[in-house]
Amino acid sequence: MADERFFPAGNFAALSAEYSAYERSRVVILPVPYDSTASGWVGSREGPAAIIAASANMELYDIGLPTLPTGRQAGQAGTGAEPYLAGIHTLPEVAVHTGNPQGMVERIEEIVGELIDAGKFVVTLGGEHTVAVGAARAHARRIPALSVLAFDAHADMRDTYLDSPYNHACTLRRISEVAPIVQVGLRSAEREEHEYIREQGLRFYGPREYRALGPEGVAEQLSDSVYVTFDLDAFDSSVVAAVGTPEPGGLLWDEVSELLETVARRRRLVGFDVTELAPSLGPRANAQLAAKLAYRIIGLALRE
Ligand SMILES: [Mn+2]
Repeated sequence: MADERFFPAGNFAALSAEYSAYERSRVVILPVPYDSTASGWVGSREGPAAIIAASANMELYDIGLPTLPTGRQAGQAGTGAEPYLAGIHTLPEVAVHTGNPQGMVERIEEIVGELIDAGKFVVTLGGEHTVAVGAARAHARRIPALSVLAFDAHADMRDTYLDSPYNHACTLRRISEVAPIVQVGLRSAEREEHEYIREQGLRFYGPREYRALGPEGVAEQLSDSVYVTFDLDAFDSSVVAAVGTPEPGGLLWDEVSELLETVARRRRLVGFDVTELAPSLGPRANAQLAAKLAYRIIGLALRE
């Protein structure tokens, strides 16, 4: 009975089997409903399901996706593209490891690693930002000279927090141990984190610093292969309110799009995550934004 009179069973972008079967899909969506180390408002465990549900309302033709690299500049009107044609398979939700956050990170690293080894482009949907540690490690251990573009309001550079080095507040510290990071969106840190960033000369940029530097200035600091980790609180709270630790003064949709377009034009995007959507904390439009962001990055990464 699963004919064209029915919507396809819940997968990212509500694709038919022709464009979502595992074997023929270049892209795999990995939903990770984990928020066990959250210390602000909780609820990001509901993020993956909300993003996948919202993605059913998305146009599969992305009118805002520039055809790259044809000399077209970021910010110009795109000619549009249909990223789903590459095939997007949605896996079931990863079972939560309740022993400790390290166990969860290791489980994610193992799964993402298997998918990369199978030739897949992996999109990890959080869940809290901690899930990015496993995903980034799996990429860093397979892709030489990987760099990481991190979107986040917070430094996330604590060495340990609330008794764990795998607390969400330690996410970028753990990732920085396996690959160099360029961070955009910073506007919240404890004093020790800020001192560490300055002492080490780390490339963390607040929204105002990013506006002065420009997207090209960020892109040129990244290596040829780039993993993107996206904590949605990098956006201004007026753009995305449904996050556990919102901060004022954040990035706007077009600023983020322009940076991603620029990086995709100059570098190779090898994988990414979108994390920290807690749908019960904000308008439903926020899940729609997260779905479109994921689809946009897929399109940019697979543009050839
Ligand atoms: Mn954050």
